[in-house]
Amino acid sequence: MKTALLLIDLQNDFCPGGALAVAEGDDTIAIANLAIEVCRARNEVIVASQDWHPANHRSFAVNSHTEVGTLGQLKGLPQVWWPVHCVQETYGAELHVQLNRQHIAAVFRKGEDPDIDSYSAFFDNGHRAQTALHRWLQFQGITHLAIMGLATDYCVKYSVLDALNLGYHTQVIIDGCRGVNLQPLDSQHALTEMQHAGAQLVTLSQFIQQ
Ligand code: VGL
Ligand code: ZN
Repeated sequence: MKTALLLIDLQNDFCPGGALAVAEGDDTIAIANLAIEVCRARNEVIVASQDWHPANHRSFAVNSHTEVGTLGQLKGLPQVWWPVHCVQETYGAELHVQLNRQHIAAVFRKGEDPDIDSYSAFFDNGHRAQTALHRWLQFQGITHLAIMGLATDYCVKYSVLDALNLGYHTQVIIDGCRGVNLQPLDSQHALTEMQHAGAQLVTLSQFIQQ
């Protein structure tokens, strides 16, 4: 077995003060830095995803003439309309300043096609196009993933479900995740869904001790 740590969307816009701020989103950064240290010590690979939208992305409510936080359709898929966030080359799209980026081997960008959203670090929401992540992990011989980051109920959830479908043994470091929670229980439901799909839910301290 060979393990990689996959850090999902630890970007300024998902942290307090950002355009799509997740409550306590920045609390994940210290957890990520500890997980990075542990993985380094074990010679495990560390990778990250980065939400990376063009300014004309149609998931932005303003570009689809809709209200933020409401539900519609994009390319025939259900779509939550988001505030403008993680626009390419802006501060909001950068990985969090306190994140120890030094040991991140590769960053996989997603959400670049303006006509479809892309929550998962592997595929767009229609499973039409994929990022280079799966091929990269395969090339490295990775069989096991530990996943954490933002947001539990969107990008973490869909990355975990895709990882499981692609055959990775998948752990979710739960204290390293925070959710949007448009509905108060969304993150809790998302974690249950990941667990039912076969993910192992662990705390950082369990991850460290294994
Ligand atoms: C995300 C909503 C829109 C996420 C990205 O990273 O969870 N959520 N874009
Ligand atoms: Zn996005």
